[in-house]
Amino acid sequence: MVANKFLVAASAIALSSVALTGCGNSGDSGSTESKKGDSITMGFAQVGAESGWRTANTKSIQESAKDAAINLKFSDAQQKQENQIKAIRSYIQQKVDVIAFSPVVETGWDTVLLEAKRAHIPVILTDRAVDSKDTSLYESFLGSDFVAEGEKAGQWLVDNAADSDVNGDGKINVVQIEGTTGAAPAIDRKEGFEKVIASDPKIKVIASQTGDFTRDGGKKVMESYLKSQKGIDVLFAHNDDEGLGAIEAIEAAGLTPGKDIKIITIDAVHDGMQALADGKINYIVECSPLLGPQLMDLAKKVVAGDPVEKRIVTEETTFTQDQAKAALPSRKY
Ligand code: GYE
Repeated sequence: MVANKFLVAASAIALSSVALTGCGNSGDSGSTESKKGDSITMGFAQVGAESGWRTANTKSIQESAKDAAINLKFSDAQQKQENQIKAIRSYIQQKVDVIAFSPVVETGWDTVLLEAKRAHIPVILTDRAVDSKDTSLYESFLGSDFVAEGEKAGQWLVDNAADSDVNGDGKINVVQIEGTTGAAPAIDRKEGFEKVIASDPKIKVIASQTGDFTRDGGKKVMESYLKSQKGIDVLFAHNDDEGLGAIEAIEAAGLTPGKDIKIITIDAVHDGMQALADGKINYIVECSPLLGPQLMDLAKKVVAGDPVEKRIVTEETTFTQDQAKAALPSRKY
Protein backbone atom coordinates (compact mmCIF):
# COMPACT_ATOMS: atom_id res chain seq x y z
CA MET A 1 0.00 0.00 0.00
CA VAL A 2 2.63 2.43 1.13
CA ALA A 3 4.75 1.62 -1.87
CA ASN A 4 1.79 2.12 -4.20
CA LYS A 5 0.95 5.49 -2.72
CA PHE A 6 4.54 6.54 -3.22
CA LEU A 7 4.40 5.52 -6.88
CA VAL A 8 1.20 7.46 -7.48
CA ALA A 9 2.68 10.54 -5.87
CA ALA A 10 5.90 10.20 -7.84
CA SER A 11 4.09 9.90 -11.15
CA ALA A 12 1.91 12.89 -10.32
CA ILE A 13 5.05 14.96 -9.82
CA ALA A 14 6.50 13.59 -13.05
CA LEU A 15 3.34 14.44 -14.95
CA SER A 16 3.16 17.98 -13.65
CA SER A 17 6.78 18.59 -14.52
CA VAL A 18 6.15 17.30 -18.07
CA ALA A 19 3.23 19.69 -18.34
CA LEU A 20 5.36 22.57 -17.07
CA THR A 21 8.18 21.72 -19.48
CA GLY A 22 5.61 21.65 -22.26
CA CYS A 23 4.42 25.17 -21.40
CA GLY A 24 7.98 26.42 -21.11
CA ASN A 25 8.83 25.09 -24.55
CA SER A 26 5.96 26.67 -26.37
CA GLY A 27 6.64 29.94 -24.57
CA ASP A 28 10.31 29.88 -25.56
CA SER A 29 9.73 29.21 -29.23
CA GLY A 30 6.80 31.62 -29.37
CA SER A 31 5.23 29.18 -31.79
CA THR A 32 1.78 27.65 -31.78
CA GLU A 33 3.21 24.69 -33.71
CA SER A 34 5.49 23.47 -30.94
CA LYS A 35 5.49 19.79 -30.08
CA LYS A 36 3.00 18.36 -27.62
CA GLY A 37 4.19 15.27 -25.80
CA ASP A 38 5.64 12.81 -28.30
CA SER A 39 3.84 13.95 -31.41
CA ILE A 40 6.02 14.44 -34.47
CA THR A 41 5.61 17.19 -37.03
CA MET A 42 6.55 16.29 -40.61
CA GLY A 43 6.90 18.81 -43.43
CA PHE A 44 6.16 17.10 -46.74
CA ALA A 45 6.99 18.79 -50.06
CA GLN A 46 5.01 16.98 -52.76
CA VAL A 47 5.83 17.21 -56.48
CA GLY A 48 2.35 18.22 -57.62
CA ALA A 49 -0.87 16.59 -58.77
CA GLU A 50 0.27 15.62 -62.26
CA SER A 51 -1.00 12.04 -62.41
CA GLY A 52 -3.26 9.38 -60.94
CA TRP A 53 -0.15 7.97 -59.28
CA ARG A 54 0.52 11.27 -57.54
CA THR A 55 -3.07 11.58 -56.32
CA ALA A 56 -2.90 8.09 -54.82
CA ASN A 57 0.51 8.87 -53.28
CA THR A 58 -0.76 12.07 -51.65
CA LYS A 59 -3.78 10.25 -50.24
CA SER A 60 -1.55 7.49 -48.85
CA ILE A 61 0.72 10.03 -47.15
CA GLN A 62 -2.13 12.07 -45.67
CA GLU A 63 -4.03 9.03 -44.40
CA SER A 64 -1.04 7.28 -42.92
CA ALA A 65 0.13 10.47 -41.16
CA LYS A 66 -3.28 10.59 -39.49
CA ASP A 67 -3.11 6.89 -38.55
CA ALA A 68 0.38 7.35 -37.12
CA ALA A 69 -0.66 10.51 -35.22
CA ILE A 70 1.97 12.52 -37.10
CA ASN A 71 1.18 16.20 -37.57
CA LEU A 72 1.58 16.70 -41.33
CA LYS A 73 2.36 19.97 -43.05
CA PHE A 74 1.78 19.35 -46.74
CA SER A 75 2.65 21.45 -49.79
CA ASP A 76 2.12 20.92 -53.53
CA ALA A 77 4.93 22.35 -55.70
CA GLN A 78 3.05 22.19 -59.00
CA GLN A 79 6.01 20.33 -60.54
CA LYS A 80 8.37 23.27 -59.95
CA GLN A 81 11.67 22.77 -58.16
CA GLU A 82 11.76 26.37 -56.90
CA ASN A 83 8.42 25.82 -55.13
CA GLN A 84 9.72 22.67 -53.46
CA ILE A 85 12.84 24.50 -52.29
CA LYS A 86 10.65 27.28 -50.85
CA ALA A 87 8.50 24.74 -49.03
CA ILE A 88 11.55 22.99 -47.57
CA ARG A 89 12.98 26.34 -46.40
CA SER A 90 9.71 27.17 -44.70
CA TYR A 91 9.68 23.78 -42.94
CA ILE A 92 13.22 24.50 -41.71
CA GLN A 93 12.05 27.88 -40.38
CA GLN A 94 9.10 26.26 -38.66
CA LYS A 95 11.50 23.80 -37.01
CA VAL A 96 9.56 20.70 -38.00
CA ASP A 97 10.91 17.41 -36.61
CA VAL A 98 11.45 15.78 -39.99
CA ILE A 99 11.23 16.79 -43.66
CA ALA A 100 10.16 14.37 -46.37
CA PHE A 101 9.94 15.11 -50.05
CA SER A 102 9.78 13.67 -53.52
CA PRO A 103 12.29 15.65 -55.59
CA VAL A 104 10.75 16.75 -58.87
CA VAL A 105 14.14 16.55 -60.61
CA GLU A 106 17.35 14.82 -59.54
CA THR A 107 19.82 17.69 -59.36
CA GLY A 108 20.12 21.04 -57.57
CA TRP A 109 19.27 20.06 -53.99
CA ASP A 110 22.59 20.27 -52.14
CA THR A 111 22.21 23.85 -50.87
CA VAL A 112 18.78 23.46 -49.32
CA LEU A 113 19.58 20.00 -47.95
CA LEU A 114 22.68 21.44 -46.30
CA GLU A 115 20.48 24.10 -44.69
CA ALA A 116 18.28 21.34 -43.23
CA LYS A 117 21.33 19.44 -42.02
CA ARG A 118 22.72 22.55 -40.30
CA ALA A 119 19.35 23.05 -38.61
CA HIS A 120 19.54 19.40 -37.43
CA ILE A 121 16.35 18.47 -39.23
CA PRO A 122 16.52 14.98 -40.75
CA VAL A 123 15.38 14.56 -44.35
CA ILE A 124 13.79 11.48 -45.90
CA LEU A 125 13.54 11.12 -49.68
CA THR A 126 10.45 9.37 -50.88
CA ASP A 127 9.48 8.19 -54.36
CA ARG A 128 12.20 10.03 -56.34
CA ALA A 129 15.94 10.21 -55.75
CA VAL A 130 18.38 13.12 -55.73
CA ASP A 131 21.65 13.02 -57.63
CA SER A 132 24.02 14.21 -54.93
CA LYS A 133 27.50 13.01 -54.03
CA ASP A 134 26.89 13.80 -50.36
CA THR A 135 24.60 11.03 -49.13
CA SER A 136 24.80 12.42 -45.57
CA LEU A 137 22.28 15.06 -46.70
CA TYR A 138 19.42 12.60 -46.24
CA GLU A 139 18.66 9.72 -43.91
CA SER A 140 16.95 7.32 -46.25
CA PHE A 141 15.44 6.97 -49.71
CA LEU A 142 12.17 5.04 -49.90
CA GLY A 143 10.87 4.27 -53.37
CA SER A 144 10.86 2.11 -56.47
CA ASP A 145 13.72 0.85 -58.58
CA PHE A 146 12.92 2.81 -61.75
CA VAL A 147 15.67 1.19 -63.83
CA ALA A 148 14.15 -2.21 -63.04
CA GLU A 149 10.73 -0.88 -64.12
CA GLY A 150 12.12 0.20 -67.49
CA GLU A 151 13.83 -3.17 -67.86
CA LYS A 152 10.57 -5.01 -67.21
CA ALA A 153 8.83 -2.91 -69.85
CA GLY A 154 11.64 -3.64 -72.32
CA GLN A 155 11.63 -7.35 -71.49
CA TRP A 156 7.94 -7.66 -72.33
CA LEU A 157 8.63 -6.13 -75.72
CA VAL A 158 11.58 -8.43 -76.38
CA ASP A 159 9.45 -11.44 -75.34
CA ASN A 160 6.51 -10.29 -77.49
CA ALA A 161 8.51 -8.97 -80.43
CA ALA A 162 6.77 -11.13 -83.06
CA ASP A 163 3.30 -9.89 -82.04
CA SER A 164 4.52 -6.32 -81.78
CA ASP A 165 5.59 -6.03 -85.41
CA VAL A 166 2.20 -4.56 -86.22
CA ASN A 167 3.25 -3.27 -89.63
CA GLY A 168 4.78 -6.64 -90.53
CA ASP A 169 7.97 -5.23 -92.03
CA GLY A 170 10.43 -7.05 -89.80
CA LYS A 171 11.17 -3.87 -87.81
CA ILE A 172 9.62 -2.81 -84.53
CA ASN A 173 9.42 0.96 -84.43
CA VAL A 174 8.94 2.28 -80.91
CA VAL A 175 7.94 5.81 -79.94
CA GLN A 176 8.67 6.76 -76.36
CA ILE A 177 6.91 9.37 -74.23
CA GLU A 178 9.27 10.25 -71.41
CA GLY A 179 8.38 11.53 -67.95
CA THR A 180 9.40 14.95 -66.61
CA THR A 181 12.82 15.94 -67.97
CA GLY A 182 15.48 15.48 -65.30
CA ALA A 183 13.24 13.41 -62.98
CA ALA A 184 14.69 10.16 -61.64
CA PRO A 185 11.86 7.96 -62.99
CA ALA A 186 12.19 9.48 -66.48
CA ILE A 187 15.97 9.07 -66.60
CA ASP A 188 15.96 5.56 -65.13
CA ARG A 189 12.97 4.11 -66.99
CA LYS A 190 14.46 5.23 -70.31
CA GLU A 191 17.82 3.73 -69.38
CA GLY A 192 16.35 0.37 -68.28
CA PHE A 193 14.06 0.06 -71.30
CA GLU A 194 16.67 1.00 -73.89
CA LYS A 195 19.25 -1.33 -72.34
CA VAL A 196 16.98 -4.37 -72.59
CA ILE A 197 15.60 -3.74 -76.10
CA ALA A 198 19.17 -3.36 -77.38
CA SER A 199 19.35 -7.17 -77.24
CA ASP A 200 17.01 -7.33 -80.27
CA PRO A 201 18.27 -5.41 -83.30
CA LYS A 202 14.75 -5.36 -84.82
CA ILE A 203 13.52 -3.08 -82.01
CA LYS A 204 14.36 0.63 -82.40
CA VAL A 205 13.24 3.76 -80.55
CA ILE A 206 12.50 6.12 -83.45
CA ALA A 207 11.35 9.13 -81.38
CA SER A 208 11.48 10.14 -77.72
CA GLN A 209 10.03 13.27 -76.11
CA THR A 210 8.77 14.33 -72.71
CA GLY A 211 5.06 14.30 -71.85
CA ASP A 212 5.79 15.60 -68.33
CA PHE A 213 3.95 12.64 -66.75
CA THR A 214 0.56 14.21 -67.62
CA ARG A 215 -2.39 13.07 -69.72
CA ASP A 216 -2.38 16.28 -71.67
CA GLY A 217 1.37 16.01 -72.30
CA GLY A 218 0.97 12.42 -73.53
CA LYS A 219 -1.84 13.40 -75.86
CA LYS A 220 0.10 16.29 -77.43
CA VAL A 221 3.29 14.28 -77.94
CA MET A 222 1.35 11.38 -79.50
CA GLU A 223 -0.49 13.75 -81.83
CA SER A 224 2.82 15.05 -83.09
CA TYR A 225 4.29 11.52 -83.44
CA LEU A 226 1.28 10.43 -85.49
CA LYS A 227 1.95 13.29 -87.89
CA SER A 228 5.73 13.07 -88.04
CA GLN A 229 6.59 9.35 -87.67
CA LYS A 230 5.94 6.57 -90.15
CA GLY A 231 5.24 2.94 -89.25
CA ILE A 232 4.82 3.22 -85.47
CA ASP A 233 4.39 -0.27 -84.00
CA VAL A 234 4.75 0.38 -80.29
CA LEU A 235 4.37 3.18 -77.75
CA PHE A 236 6.30 3.08 -74.49
CA ALA A 237 4.93 5.76 -72.14
CA HIS A 238 6.70 6.40 -68.83
CA ASN A 239 3.39 6.48 -66.93
CA ASP A 240 -0.25 5.48 -67.33
CA ASP A 241 -1.48 9.07 -67.65
CA GLU A 242 0.74 9.79 -70.64
CA GLY A 243 -0.43 6.50 -72.17
CA LEU A 244 -4.08 7.43 -71.55
CA GLY A 245 -3.57 10.81 -73.22
CA ALA A 246 -1.85 9.08 -76.15
CA ILE A 247 -4.81 6.67 -76.47
CA GLU A 248 -7.08 9.68 -77.04
CA ALA A 249 -4.78 10.90 -79.82
CA ILE A 250 -4.58 7.42 -81.40
CA GLU A 251 -8.36 7.01 -81.37
CA ALA A 252 -8.83 10.52 -82.79
CA ALA A 253 -6.55 9.49 -85.66
CA GLY A 254 -8.88 6.57 -86.41
CA LEU A 255 -6.52 3.88 -85.09
CA THR A 256 -7.17 1.21 -82.47
CA PRO A 257 -4.90 1.47 -79.40
CA GLY A 258 -3.59 -1.92 -78.26
CA LYS A 259 -3.94 -3.34 -81.80
CA ASP A 260 -2.70 -0.86 -84.44
CA ILE A 261 -0.18 0.44 -81.91
CA LYS A 262 0.90 -1.74 -78.99
CA ILE A 263 1.14 0.20 -75.74
CA ILE A 264 3.33 -0.36 -72.67
CA THR A 265 3.08 1.93 -69.63
CA ILE A 266 4.20 2.11 -66.00
CA ASP A 267 2.25 2.71 -62.73
CA ALA A 268 -0.87 0.47 -62.78
CA VAL A 269 -3.23 3.11 -61.36
CA HIS A 270 -6.95 2.49 -61.72
CA ASP A 271 -7.56 4.17 -65.10
CA GLY A 272 -4.49 2.52 -66.58
CA MET A 273 -5.58 -0.89 -65.33
CA GLN A 274 -9.06 -0.31 -66.78
CA ALA A 275 -7.56 0.54 -70.19
CA LEU A 276 -5.38 -2.59 -69.94
CA ALA A 277 -8.40 -4.75 -69.09
CA ASP A 278 -10.26 -3.13 -72.02
CA GLY A 279 -7.45 -4.09 -74.43
CA LYS A 280 -6.28 -0.53 -75.12
CA ILE A 281 -2.98 -1.00 -73.30
CA ASN A 282 -0.98 -4.22 -73.71
CA TYR A 283 1.23 -4.33 -70.62
CA ILE A 284 1.72 -2.30 -67.44
CA VAL A 285 4.66 -2.38 -65.04
CA GLU A 286 3.48 -1.59 -61.53
CA CYS A 287 4.92 1.30 -59.52
CA SER A 288 3.35 1.51 -56.09
CA PRO A 289 2.29 4.94 -54.80
CA LEU A 290 1.30 3.55 -51.39
CA LEU A 291 4.44 4.74 -49.64
CA GLY A 292 2.70 6.46 -46.71
CA PRO A 293 2.78 3.76 -44.00
CA GLN A 294 6.47 2.96 -44.56
CA LEU A 295 7.31 6.66 -44.65
CA MET A 296 5.64 7.30 -41.28
CA ASP A 297 7.50 4.34 -39.71
CA LEU A 298 10.76 5.68 -41.07
CA ALA A 299 9.98 9.19 -39.77
CA LYS A 300 9.37 7.87 -36.25
CA LYS A 301 12.65 5.96 -36.28
CA VAL A 302 14.65 8.86 -37.67
CA VAL A 303 13.25 11.30 -35.12
CA ALA A 304 13.97 8.80 -32.31
CA GLY A 305 17.55 8.52 -33.55
CA ASP A 306 17.15 4.82 -34.42
CA PRO A 307 19.19 3.46 -37.34
CA VAL A 308 17.36 3.13 -40.68
CA GLU A 309 18.25 1.60 -44.03
CA LYS A 310 19.71 4.12 -46.47
CA ARG A 311 17.71 2.64 -49.36
CA ILE A 312 14.33 0.93 -49.14
CA VAL A 313 13.01 -0.49 -52.40
CA THR A 314 9.28 -0.90 -52.98
CA GLU A 315 8.01 -4.30 -54.10
CA GLU A 316 6.17 -4.30 -57.40
CA THR A 317 4.72 -6.58 -60.03
CA THR A 318 3.61 -6.42 -63.69
CA PHE A 319 0.22 -6.88 -65.40
CA THR A 320 -0.94 -8.42 -68.65
CA GLN A 321 -4.48 -7.77 -69.90
CA ASP A 322 -5.86 -10.93 -68.25
CA GLN A 323 -4.07 -10.19 -65.00
CA ALA A 324 -5.53 -6.66 -65.01
CA LYS A 325 -9.07 -8.05 -65.38
CA ALA A 326 -8.50 -10.31 -62.40
CA ALA A 327 -6.81 -7.65 -60.25
CA LEU A 328 -9.07 -4.66 -60.96
CA PRO A 329 -11.88 -5.41 -58.46
CA SER A 330 -9.48 -5.45 -55.51
CA ARG A 331 -7.11 -2.62 -56.53
CA LYS A 332 -6.80 0.11 -53.91
CA TYR A 333 -5.90 2.92 -56.30
O1 GYE B 1 5.30 7.07 -62.22
C1 GYE B 1 4.22 9.17 -62.34
C2 GYE B 1 4.28 10.34 -61.45
O2 GYE B 1 7.69 9.57 -59.40
C3 GYE B 1 7.14 7.30 -59.58
O3 GYE B 1 5.59 10.33 -60.96
C4 GYE B 1 6.67 8.68 -59.70
C5 GYE B 1 6.10 9.04 -61.04
C6 GYE B 1 4.94 8.20 -61.50
O4 GYE B 1 3.85 11.48 -61.98
O5 GYE B 1 2.92 8.81 -62.66
